[in-house]
Amino acid sequence: MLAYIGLGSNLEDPRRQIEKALDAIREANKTKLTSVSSFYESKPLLDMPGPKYLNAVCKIKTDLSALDLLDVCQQIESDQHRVREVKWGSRTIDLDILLYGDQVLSTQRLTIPHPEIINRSFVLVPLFEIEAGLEVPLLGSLKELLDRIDLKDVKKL
Ligand code: A4P
Ligand code: MG
Repeated sequence: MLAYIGLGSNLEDPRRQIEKALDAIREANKTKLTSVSSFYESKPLLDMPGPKYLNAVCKIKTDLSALDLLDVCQQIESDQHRVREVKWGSRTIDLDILLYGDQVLSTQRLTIPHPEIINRSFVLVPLFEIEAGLEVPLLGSLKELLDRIDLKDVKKL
């Protein structure tokens, strides 16, 4: 299965946090990291207090189920000492499963496609960089989604 993971960090050397999470994905069972976008800088959503974020998106090929992939992502988050405090608050690392093949899933633990994709330039822009022709289940073409949002706040590094 092809899947896309969004990575974000705004604490404790975000570049290192993202590199470290990518290394962990490289080492995950039944999973092959096939591409990684550039890194992008943006302000926290909703003007939340805190440092700027660094975001990236990667593409993987995996034999893990979507839920097993979520376990892997959450293990990586906890290994990097992420503490869950405020919703949408600052974090050392956040891994979101953006897409898992063309599956649509809505359970308590996992919603795919990630429900916030359409509102987030820091997800859509790096996703477009690595997979310009992507069709997002239920939501339409990535190109159309990008046309609908403001891109000025996300800066490629
Ligand atoms: N969950 C459901 N669907 C998914 C999915 N597709 N991928 C559940 C990953 N997790 C999913 O997530 C809460 C629960 O979502 C998980 O237990 C999982 O079962 P969380 O990361 O633990 O909690 P959170 O961070 O409080 O909420 P959330 O919704 O993940 O926050 P976001 O949406 O990730 O937002 N600003 C900029 N510029 N860049 C950012 O990256 N990130 C956030 C965090 C806020 N502002 C940002 C950025
Ligand atoms: Mg998250």
